[in-house]
Amino acid sequence: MPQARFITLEGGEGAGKSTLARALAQRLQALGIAAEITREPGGSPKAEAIRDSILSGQIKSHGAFAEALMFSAARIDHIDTRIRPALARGDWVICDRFLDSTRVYQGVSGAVDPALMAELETVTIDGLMPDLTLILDIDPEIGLARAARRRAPGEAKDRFESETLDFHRGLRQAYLDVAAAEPQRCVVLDATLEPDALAEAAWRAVSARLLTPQEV
Ligand code: Z5A
Repeated sequence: MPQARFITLEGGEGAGKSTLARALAQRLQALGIAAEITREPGGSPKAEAIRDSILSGQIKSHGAFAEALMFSAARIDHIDTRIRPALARGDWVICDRFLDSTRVYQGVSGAVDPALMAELETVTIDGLMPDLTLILDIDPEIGLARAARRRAPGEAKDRFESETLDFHRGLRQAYLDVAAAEPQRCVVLDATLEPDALAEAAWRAVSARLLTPQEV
């Protein structure tokens, strides 16, 4: 059985991360590999509680570094109570957003000191780097329109959906910069592809990077 692997999915709002997570888990399960889907912020009861307070916008007025601390507090619990135990059991973990979201949303867009962000990341993840990060690249106008279509009538936009188009364009570029800086970990995918085609492209990256030809 292939060794347990940690895959993260990143990208802008409405890029299709949750949809892709389900498709990848199905492909792994078809090979007999147990795969657990989780998400950030959230993924454990304590982290989900922190998610609610961040996405409601309660922390925004405290500034980007305070938000980074909150996302990190949630991540520590998520890693300790969910991700590491799953990997220890031998399960693969597919996580919808992880450390790159903090780098991009709080670090780059929030203009927090990069050295401070790096120190925070080091203590938060305590060595748990993803084996593979799939970055779903999409024009934010398309991603935000998808997210808007999904919202129930009368439902308010969350903390980050409410930001300007320029903010979301900056995030897109910041993700591409992360991918360029860490090509050994990151693969950029065209998130305008239809869900099946996107899943196929993602699977090619997973099998090429994390599985041997005998395991596929
Ligand atoms: N955040 C942060 O600032 N710092 C951090 O450290 C972390 C997070 C961890 C979490 O929001 C917010 O927190 C996020 C970053 C910030 N804010 N933003 N923006 P969230 O979890 O509520 O939202 P999200 O992560 O952006 O996910 P999402 O909006 O649910 O989008 P998604 O998972 O990428 O997409 P989806 O749910 O799979 O699909 C969205 C819609 O598009 C849906 O109707 C699908 O049917 C459709 N779809 C999906 N794939 C396709 C394709 N391929 N083609 C066409 N249509 C598609």
